[in-house]
This record gives sequence, C-alpha cells and structure tokens, in this order.
Amino acid sequence: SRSEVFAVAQMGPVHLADTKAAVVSRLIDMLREAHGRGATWVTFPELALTTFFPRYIYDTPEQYDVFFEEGLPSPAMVPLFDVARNLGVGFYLGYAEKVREGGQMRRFNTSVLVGPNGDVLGKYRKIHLPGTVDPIGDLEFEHLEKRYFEVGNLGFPTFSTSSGRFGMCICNDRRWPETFRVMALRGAEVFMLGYNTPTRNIHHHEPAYLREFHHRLSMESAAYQNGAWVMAAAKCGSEDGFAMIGGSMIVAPTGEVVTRAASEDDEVITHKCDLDMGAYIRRSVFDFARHRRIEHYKPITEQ
Ligand code: ING
Repeated sequence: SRSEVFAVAQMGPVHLADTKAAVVSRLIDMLREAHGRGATWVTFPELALTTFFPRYIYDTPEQYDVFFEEGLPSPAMVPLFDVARNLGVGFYLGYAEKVREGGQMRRFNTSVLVGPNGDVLGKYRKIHLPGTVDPIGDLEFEHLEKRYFEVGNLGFPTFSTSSGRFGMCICNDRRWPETFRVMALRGAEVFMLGYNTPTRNIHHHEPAYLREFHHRLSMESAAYQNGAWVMAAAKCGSEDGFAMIGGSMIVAPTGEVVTRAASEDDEVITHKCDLDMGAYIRRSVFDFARHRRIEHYKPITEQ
C-alpha cells in the first residue's frame, strides 16, 4: 500500500498584535514536530499568517494591505520554506495573496502547495467567499471576505505530487459538495484545506454545537462521497476575544475521522494514511464512470 504519515498543524489564536515573524516561528515549530513524527506532508490553516481580519471593517487598501503577502514565498514565508525544504516536508499554507495580474492589483484568499523538495506545485484561490461586501452593522464582528478578496480565478485544480494527486480548497469551500466532486473528477486522492470558522453565526442564531457538527458533516461526506482523504486545519481559539472553532481532523475515504485535535491551541495531529484505501470506494459505490449520469445533472451548472 502507499502509506505515508500526513500531519495537520492546527493553530491557536493569532492576535492583531502578533507579528508575522512570531506566527511563522510557531508554524516552523509545528513543522518540526510533524517531521519528528515522520510526516511527509503538513496542512496549515487558512490565512495562517495573520488574525482573521475579515471580521473587521476596513475601507482602503492602505488599512488592510498589511495582512497580505506579495511574492511566493513572500518575505515572511521564507523561513518556513527554508526549514521545510531542509527537512524534506511538503505543505499546504493558506495566506492573503496580493498580486499584480492583468495590469491591476488583485487580492485573493489563497493556498499554496509546496513539495518536499521545496518546489511550488501550485496555488488555489478561494471560490466560495461567505459573508457580505458591505458591513451589516450593529454586530460584535463582521464577515467581509467578499469585501477584501476577489472570487478565485484558478478553478479547482489538482496537483500531481511525489505521493499522489492532491486537491486544495479553503474553509467555506468545504460546505459545497461541488468543490470536492470537481477535484475528485480530476483525480484527487487527498483534499487539503484550512479554515477559520467563528463559533458564533452573525447571520442567524444557531446553537454553538451546530458549528462543529456542520463542519464535521461536510468533511465526512466529502471524504466518503469522493473516496478521498481529507486534511483539515483550523486556526481557532479566541483572537482578540473573537472565538473560532477547533476540530482539526484527518478523515479517511470511508468518511471516518481517524484523528482530531483536542485543544484550541497550536496542535499537531498525524496519521499514517494508506492512499490506496479510497481505491475500492472509487471502483465500487462511487465508480464515477459506471454510475454517474451527467445528462441529469445540468441544473448544477445552469442555475
Ligand atoms: N468561515 C466560515 C466557514 O465557512 C461560515 C464562515 C461559517 C459560513 C458557518 C457559514 C456558516 O467555515 C470562512 N472563513 O469561510
């Protein structure tokens, strides 16, 4: 079997006052811990270098560009890239991307996949941006990803790596089955994702336990219905008083959670994953070629 140790590096809170250097130092500590436990790949959270700033209202790039990275690796990322390459560990890193494209400055909620040899294998830009463009007002916090990021323009690609074919997505993407099906149709055997999920829902009241349930339900379904492993890394805990759920986990292609974080702090979880485990699922119940009937699916892309 093609078994390898995968790690998920959950981050505790990052506060407005925390420097990117201090945060990267925490990421490096967890990368070393993962390597020490035999991991070949590490999944870090969404927007891993800063606090979850879309909770705040900013009006100009001068106010919010401090949260963004330019260049890949950006200056703040260089120490992490160096240590990972030296240790021979590949990783997924979520960050706020600022880039000049088509003659203008673009901003995306992005993840990068870096191979164990330090090569950038590819990027993904978040497609499902939750929340609103403009503040709702009269709330303890907002959810303004549509204000600060453009919708991703790279689609849902998959990437051939030394360990198999991987796909990436980000946070809210995990709630949409289309995300994983497109990547599974493109051969993904492992889905890597990071998330920042507020404990409280500002759009309508719901009990806090449902946040964790919906988070877990989304990924257990994605794993099983696509016969793939899911690596999910939270940034969690209370960032300047704003709480976010933990629940980082590794989900097997059977839909079973094989390991999960117990804290809301920096915590590395690992599992020896058999990448052939999903094969029987994709050759039987979810044999796409034999069982899917796309002539009946058109509304998914037309409405
Ligand atoms: N965060 C949350 C997420 O999708 C959210 C936003 C939570 C939307 C719960 C709807 C319901 O996990 C991000 N960053 O997408």
